[in-house]
Amino acid sequence: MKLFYSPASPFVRKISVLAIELDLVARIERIPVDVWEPETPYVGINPLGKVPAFVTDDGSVIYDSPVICEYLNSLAAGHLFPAPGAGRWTVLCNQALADGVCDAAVLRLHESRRDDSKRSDEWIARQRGVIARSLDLLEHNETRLEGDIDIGKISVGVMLGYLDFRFGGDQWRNGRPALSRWYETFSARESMTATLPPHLRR
Ligand SMILES: N[C@@H](CCC(=O)N[C@@H](CS)C(=O)NCC(=O)O)C(=O)O
Repeated sequence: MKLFYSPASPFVRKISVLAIELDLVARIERIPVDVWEPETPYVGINPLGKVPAFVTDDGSVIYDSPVICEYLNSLAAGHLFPAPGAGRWTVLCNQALADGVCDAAVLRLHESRRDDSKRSDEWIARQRGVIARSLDLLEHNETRLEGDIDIGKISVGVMLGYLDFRFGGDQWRNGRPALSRWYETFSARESMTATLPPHLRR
């Protein structure tokens, strides 16, 4: 099986954490891609031009990260995606929320890197709003993150790690003691420490 990746992507890290939790790492070959290279042949694999994309042993190509994660969980007969029922919607919604924050963080990053004449402060403020509201929701609904590890918690853990990586100056922990405590415990897992963005490793 092949995983097309770029090292800083939080969506790729989500898969890396899940693969460690499911003991699948040795079965996955990792292939680096530069999605920003104009002539990249990678768009022939994923027409969206985004990482991650995944190729199964029978040659099927799958994306995006939620689909790849659910595929790997089913392959390993794992329990990171709950069976149909009420609990499943909370877990999938946590994943959607965390992925949405990562989308907003990536948009904010790219906008902040544009020339002064092209950068939109309104667009950056809009993305900051998405991030702040979502973290506040998690802070005030502690039960969403209670219980055993699942894909929702992996997604939230990776998302908070991405905010530390790209926007450490925001100090998201300020005013969010419950979420901070949860992250301190979750980020100590081996799957999280082994997949930290390089400059945050001790
Ligand atoms: N919904 C996608 C998001 C993937 C994504 O946005 N990846 C970024 C890297 S972090 C990317 O490849 N961006 C390239 C682009 O937007 O053209 C997923 O969950 O896999």
